Amino acid sequence: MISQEQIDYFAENGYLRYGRVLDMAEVEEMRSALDKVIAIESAGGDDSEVEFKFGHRRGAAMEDVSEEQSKRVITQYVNMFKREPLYERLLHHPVISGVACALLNTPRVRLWHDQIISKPPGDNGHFRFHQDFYLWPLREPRIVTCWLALDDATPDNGCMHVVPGSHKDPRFGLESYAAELAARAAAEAEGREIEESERQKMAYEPAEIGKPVELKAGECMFHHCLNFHATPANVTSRQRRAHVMIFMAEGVRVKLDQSPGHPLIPNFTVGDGEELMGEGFPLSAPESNRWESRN
Ligand SMILES: O=C(O)CCC(=O)C(=O)O
Repeated sequence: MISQEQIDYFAENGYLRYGRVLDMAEVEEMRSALDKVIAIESAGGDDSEVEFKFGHRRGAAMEDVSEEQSKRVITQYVNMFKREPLYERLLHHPVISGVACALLNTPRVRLWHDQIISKPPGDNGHFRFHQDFYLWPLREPRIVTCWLALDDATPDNGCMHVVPGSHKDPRFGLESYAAELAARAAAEAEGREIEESERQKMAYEPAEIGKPVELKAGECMFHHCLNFHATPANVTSRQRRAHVMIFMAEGVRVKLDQSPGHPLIPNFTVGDGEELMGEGFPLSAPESNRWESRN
């Protein structure tokens, strides 16, 4: 499933181009399940979970959208696993959860959240360079993302671009981030301007300074939560859909002040400083037979 060489590569570079985990029949099933969700959101949407409304237009907001575009209007949909059983099952894929456990050196992983991220043709959003960790209300950076391509992903339709080694670059680490926040707070208190940090300046860099990670539909890559990554605009007429699963090592705790407005905080049943667990954050262990149970 994963070699020591691959684990070492991830530790050194902060990402791993893993390869195939789903065959094309399975990819088609995932795409069809996504189409069902698109139909629900186009018809007005479902608010049974607080996070379902984020990242895309729905219902009346889509009146100016052509029928062709409406099939692709979901650019982000958080927690597909709560909506579609196939996506829930995928969390227990032995390779996906097994590799996540191996990379984080933990016996079991817990889902932080999953999401569809889609870059339809004609809707050329550009994810600028960022580090996921600082966007989340979580304390320990022992978190890894599995980015699974649902379409072939290439530089011209917006594949992942990573900055190898950036996850352990001290300019972008937790101490530098704390210093950046302290400097910002002091400058605000004194009413003076502050120069942007090296970390903040990364957001202006074009995706091309990163290393493109091309994938075929059904293949995946993993990235560390402190690794800088970006995806450029889709300038093709092809779709670029991806399913993103973010796994925490056991023991990762809540840190509310890191991202106090995060949309998933209303789902927390534990308090600040406690280990994040609960119904919305399922465990996944490589030895569980939840994946095989369908066949
Ligand atoms: O899929 C994309 O375009 C961006 C995804 C991303 O930034 C992530 O998975 O952390």
